[in-house]
Amino acid sequence: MDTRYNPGEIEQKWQNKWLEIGLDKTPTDSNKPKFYTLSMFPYPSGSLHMGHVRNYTITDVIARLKRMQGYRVLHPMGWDAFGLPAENAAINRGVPPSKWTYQNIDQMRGQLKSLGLSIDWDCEVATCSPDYYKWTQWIFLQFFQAGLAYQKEAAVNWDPIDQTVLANEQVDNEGRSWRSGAIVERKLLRQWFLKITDYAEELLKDLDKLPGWPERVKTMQANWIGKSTGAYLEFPIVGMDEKIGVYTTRPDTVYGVSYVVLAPEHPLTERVTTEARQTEVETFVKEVSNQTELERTAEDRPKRGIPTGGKVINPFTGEEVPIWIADYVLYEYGTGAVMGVPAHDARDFKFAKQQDLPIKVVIARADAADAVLIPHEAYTEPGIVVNSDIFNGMSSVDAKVAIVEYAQKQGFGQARVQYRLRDWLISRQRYWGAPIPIIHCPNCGAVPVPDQDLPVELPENVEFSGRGGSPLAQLESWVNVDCPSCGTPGKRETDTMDTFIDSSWYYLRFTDAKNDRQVFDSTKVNDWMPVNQYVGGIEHAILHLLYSRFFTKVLRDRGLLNFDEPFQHLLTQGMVQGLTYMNPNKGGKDKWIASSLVNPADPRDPETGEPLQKLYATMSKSKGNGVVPEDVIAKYGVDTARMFVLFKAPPEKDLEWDEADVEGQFRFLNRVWRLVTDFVDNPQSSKKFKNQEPKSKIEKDLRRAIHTAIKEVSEDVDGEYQFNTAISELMKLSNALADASCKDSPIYAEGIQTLILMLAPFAPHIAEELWHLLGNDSSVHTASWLKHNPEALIADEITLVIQVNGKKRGDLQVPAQLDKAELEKYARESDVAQRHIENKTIKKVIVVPNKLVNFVIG
Ligand code: ANZ
Ligand code: ZN
Repeated sequence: MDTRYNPGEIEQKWQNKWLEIGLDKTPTDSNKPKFYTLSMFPYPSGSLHMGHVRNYTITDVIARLKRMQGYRVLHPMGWDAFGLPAENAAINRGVPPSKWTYQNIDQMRGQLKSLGLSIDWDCEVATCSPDYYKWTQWIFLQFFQAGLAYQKEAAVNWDPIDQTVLANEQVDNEGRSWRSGAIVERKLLRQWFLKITDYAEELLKDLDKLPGWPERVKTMQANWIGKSTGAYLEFPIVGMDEKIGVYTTRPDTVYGVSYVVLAPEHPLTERVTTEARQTEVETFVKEVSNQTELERTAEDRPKRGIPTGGKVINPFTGEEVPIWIADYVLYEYGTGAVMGVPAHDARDFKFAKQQDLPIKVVIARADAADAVLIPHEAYTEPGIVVNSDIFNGMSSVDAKVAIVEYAQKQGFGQARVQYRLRDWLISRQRYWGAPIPIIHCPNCGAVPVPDQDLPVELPENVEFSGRGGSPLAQLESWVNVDCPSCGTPGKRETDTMDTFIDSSWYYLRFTDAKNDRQVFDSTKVNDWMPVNQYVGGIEHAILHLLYSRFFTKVLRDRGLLNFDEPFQHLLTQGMVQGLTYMNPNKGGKDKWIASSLVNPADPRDPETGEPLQKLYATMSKSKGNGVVPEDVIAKYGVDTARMFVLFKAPPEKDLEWDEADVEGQFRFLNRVWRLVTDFVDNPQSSKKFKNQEPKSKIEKDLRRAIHTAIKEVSEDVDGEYQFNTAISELMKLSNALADASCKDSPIYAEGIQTLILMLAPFAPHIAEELWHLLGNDSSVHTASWLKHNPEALIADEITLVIQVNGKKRGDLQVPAQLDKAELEKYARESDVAQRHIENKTIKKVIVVPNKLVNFVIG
């Protein structure tokens, strides 16, 4: 037989065959337990990169493994296909967004198929397709009906030249528009929001239901939700019948308040401002309104603020304190107003020093209760309450409770929990997204588009100039429509939805992807969900995962599904890094020098001759360190590429691309190929392998190696997915088989069979080919995973190494399971030892059980 391993040929052959026999189809009726494994679906940029290959290979191994372990598996794929790049292609190159997107999808689907992934392509979804976004719109209306979708004014980035709203990413560090270069303004526009804050507490609390998630992702989510426990306190405004409510985490410091600060955009600002201060306040408010939140809260910037002339009364002391406005107080957090306590808050301290405001100490260190009167910095730790009337002498911790209780009794405050999480702004003034299915009627207000009129399709006859706002808003024939409720001429909502909405529910749709009557059948979604193993990049640790959890909970509360959390286990895979060189004397993108331009023996800048630093960094165009999957596959085949990414690093760690290691995996697969073809070609080789008892010691040893491999590989792949160590075990087994001197024995046949079966999830094509060479008719991927036989692991004999002063002098076979004293006795009596220790004084004997005995002699 032709004994050459030719990956190109066999990979194509088996991919065709698998398609023909429907190997990857999701079982519909089966009594087997379910397993749903999912990679985060890609944005169809047009070309597959190594990060994709790694991501999809991980879930593919899991899918194949779980099938062999007796599960029915759902392993789908789709496209996160709405978003800006398609629209930019339209603006810059005149290609319609849908054409551009579908071309990319076709190209990437082809690339994915060439990877031989066991994906059920019948479940494929594309979020930009009307049969998908019909349901995105329907889900939006579910939120609307539940009171969880609403409109309010919000500050957006506005490009005054192009007359359009910009995403944050489209504004550079200097606050200029990426397209027009204009200084971007902040503008208040009516925007749609989803009320994720209603679910803040559950989203936080249910992180405890996710033991299968990395701690660091849960911490990031908890910080994003940002629960804070404190108090709401009210300060009556002097000369007005109104109060300023503040949110504070330190009610224990309320006797130290020396001023109150409003966010400049607070509705009370205008009214508390005295006539004398009016012009200055207005100018300041205008200035601040053009700053981004980041600028306003940056630690290193001086806090800016001015007095309004107004005053409030501290209800605890009866004292009057001034009302200021300052940029560091954000309107969207808490009540948009804070009480300033310079003695105990670092930010207030700086501000008070700068503005010459009084600083009053009300918390003292426990060991120096009355020492500090004029502090040099804010004391922010707990301590003993001073200068606070009836609360003096209490610990600050107790005072927090006591002061809130007092305020509550007096009617000017109460305990309050606050979250940093804000409602989700989902409006985009863009074309390439799902239109928000609302019609604005002068009589009825915002009216949902009736179910039977969904989807609200994106019109195709639009112009993409990139100017003058959303192309949808400019298309009158599309915008003007009668109110579905009263028939009065109304207008369509022209905002489309944030693309994060599309990806917040796609994993649900996969369970019933072709349903044209319902968003999904509840029975199916409840059967397959939750996703047992979700795999994706850490960059989605916060938003995508939080939004998906939110959607799941809302749809549960709407009675559409019956579980609380969508993703049971989460694996955040590491990055694929490539070799690159850096010139430390250069800045910006110029500092990266592609490795193809550098002599590795003496790395120097080809332009300047300066020495370069060698390093691994995430593959990217700008660093010139990308490796194109097609090139690797053309040279070595898919199986080698898979083996390399799986072997080089555990899935959650970064992976350094290394051609030599790729070749190493290619050689390994060649060795396996040779082992099996030699076995098949050997006329004496045993065709029996089941339940054969080993007869000789050689056979016993081989059998032990086989069952050790089964045990180790099974442990490595279960739960933790340590594919790299699993592959090392496969290598050990292949070495044991290569070294075995019983190649005609049925035990050897068992070893060959085991090796192929366990290789199957990792290198599916070569395993399938070899499996068939063994004479099997059915696919190796439908075979059952193996269980080790514990008895086979027990060794009768072990090889004991004899050392003298740490140097190996020989070895001998001894019974297994001897204790230290017995091992020493065997060693002493051995010929080797006799030769070396005769007539010498033995100072010490070191025994390592089951391994060695070392005689230390004088
Ligand atoms: C008085 C005080 C005294 C405060 C003290 C702290 C220390 P977290 O933990 O993040 O919730 N704050 C409240 N609303 C704000 C807003 N809209 N913009 C800026 N700052 C605001 O922080 C709550 C604390 O941040 C509050 O407690 C308030 O300052 C400030 F010794 O009130 B504190
Ligand atoms: Zn109406």
